[in-house]
Amino acid sequence: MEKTLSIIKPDGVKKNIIGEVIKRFEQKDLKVVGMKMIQLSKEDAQNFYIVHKERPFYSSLTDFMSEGPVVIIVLAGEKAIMRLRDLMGATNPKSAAPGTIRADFASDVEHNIVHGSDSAESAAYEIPFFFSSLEIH
Ligand code: DAT
Ligand code: MG
Repeated sequence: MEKTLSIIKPDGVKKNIIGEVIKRFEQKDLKVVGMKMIQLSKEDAQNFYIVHKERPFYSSLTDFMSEGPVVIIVLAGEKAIMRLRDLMGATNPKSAAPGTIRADFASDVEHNIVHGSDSAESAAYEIPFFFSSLEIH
């Protein structure tokens, strides 16, 4: 059993597809083992995306991620990290495979509905960033 972190980003919450996204996780046997709805401060978003701090989109990405509430989810399952990435689709929805969350709902490369940890190392940083051990079931 592997754990990974997903975020339904502010655009996903605004589009009223929280349930749709979670349904896709559950249908593929990814189990919700932790969940909360919060609004990130700009500083929270900067710290969460610290690996991207030198990228040209860092400022606009962290503005977007702090503009409204998000749903933070810990998912558990066999190969959960890779399987979540498969369900999400490519970062840019123009390149995302048909039937993926980003192909179906994302507006552009920045407003792409969903986050997923990209490796075991990222998950090990991202899960405790938001959850204490008491909040993971
Ligand atoms: P992913 O979310 O697929 O793991 P990433 O880690 O490379 O992608 O980038 C994090 C987020 O930053 C991504 O979901 C949206 C934004 N982003 C990435 N590349 C971008 C670009 N070229 N222009 C604008 N935003 C970008
Ligand atoms: Mg990433």
